[in-house]
Amino acid sequence: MTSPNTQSAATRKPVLGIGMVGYAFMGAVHSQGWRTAGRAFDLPLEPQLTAVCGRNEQAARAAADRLGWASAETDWRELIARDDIHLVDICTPGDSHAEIAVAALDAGKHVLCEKPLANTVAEAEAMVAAAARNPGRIAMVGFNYRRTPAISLAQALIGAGRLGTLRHIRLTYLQDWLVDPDFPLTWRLRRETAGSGALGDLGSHIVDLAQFLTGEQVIGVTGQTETFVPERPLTPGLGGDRGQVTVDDAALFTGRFPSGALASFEASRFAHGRKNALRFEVNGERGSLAFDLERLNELHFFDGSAPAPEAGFRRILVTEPEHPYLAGWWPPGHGLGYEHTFVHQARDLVHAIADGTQPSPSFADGLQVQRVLAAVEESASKDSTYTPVFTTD
Ligand code: SOE
Repeated sequence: MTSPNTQSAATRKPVLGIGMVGYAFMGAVHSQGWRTAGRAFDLPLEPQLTAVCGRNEQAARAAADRLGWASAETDWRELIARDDIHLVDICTPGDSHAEIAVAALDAGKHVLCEKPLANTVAEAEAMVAAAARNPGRIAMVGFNYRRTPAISLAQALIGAGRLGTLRHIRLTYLQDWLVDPDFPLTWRLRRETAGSGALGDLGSHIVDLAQFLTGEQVIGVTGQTETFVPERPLTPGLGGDRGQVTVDDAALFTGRFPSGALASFEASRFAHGRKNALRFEVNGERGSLAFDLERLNELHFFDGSAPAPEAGFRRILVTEPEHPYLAGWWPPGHGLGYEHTFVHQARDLVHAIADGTQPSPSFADGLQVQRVLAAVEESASKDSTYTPVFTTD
């Protein structure tokens, strides 16, 4: 057993033992992040993939072998009890986030929790309270896209005032994996496991980004949600029983910031041809910025002070060592991808743990996003926020 002070034989750095709960898609990219962070960046602690946890022993062991974890557990409570685990990384569906995170923090572990922070505002509040009563522990929510170099650069440019006072931010996050009405009823399509649908899964990312980019919190919303396919097969393949989809397939909403800036958001799993299309445009009094995750090494900047004949959106290739995170990677001009955002997340979290500083996005940031999502659902459920258009029929 390693204790928190154990040094790595290879690097002579103190070891940070990671215990990850869940090993599906998010578990795989988090594993990649933990495996790579200490190789790409000079970290103060050495992250070690100590144990992965899943209910099925055989599957958990297979995941450990496949993803590079030293051991497997089948009960997250036992994982948390191990003294060679210093950080618990939660990659499970939303219905177990609060219980695991609160127990881990109270057991003295640092926590990284996948987004959205929880399924309800009450659960997210309990998680923030657990973080607050364990101030020596670090708690972070995994809004990984903040750590896309071009998005990080956009935030820095806005923060430095390059756009002046902000007027608009419009964000869309579009995917198409539900267009087939026979796609099965997975946990993501049930409220009791996922909390909400496209709203929480995709909408949470763009709400977080809107708040990260502007440095402001959304203070009011109006929203609409829709479930286009209300029943889906219980098991993959055609035929058989169908069960009810109890979450939204798409969510559209507007938001306001204290500064007066207006925001619009669209999240959908029904946008045929859009695979992982997270896009935003920010318009300020002095210029604009535009980003598309499907071209994630580029940021487009319109500088309103340029002379009229040469004004236009300029493409910044965010691949240079002067750009956020890039100094740790390849020679200039060689781009990065989706998985690097998780490496950067791991890197920043390790620094926060070593420095004893709360990282961003914190659990409090995750709670704020949860409050916005809840307000959108409330707005969407009220007829009073929906004004029918006048008709002569
Ligand atoms: C949904 O398809 C999903 O996997 C989200 O859950 C992730 O947060 C997003 O990064 C990619 O899309």
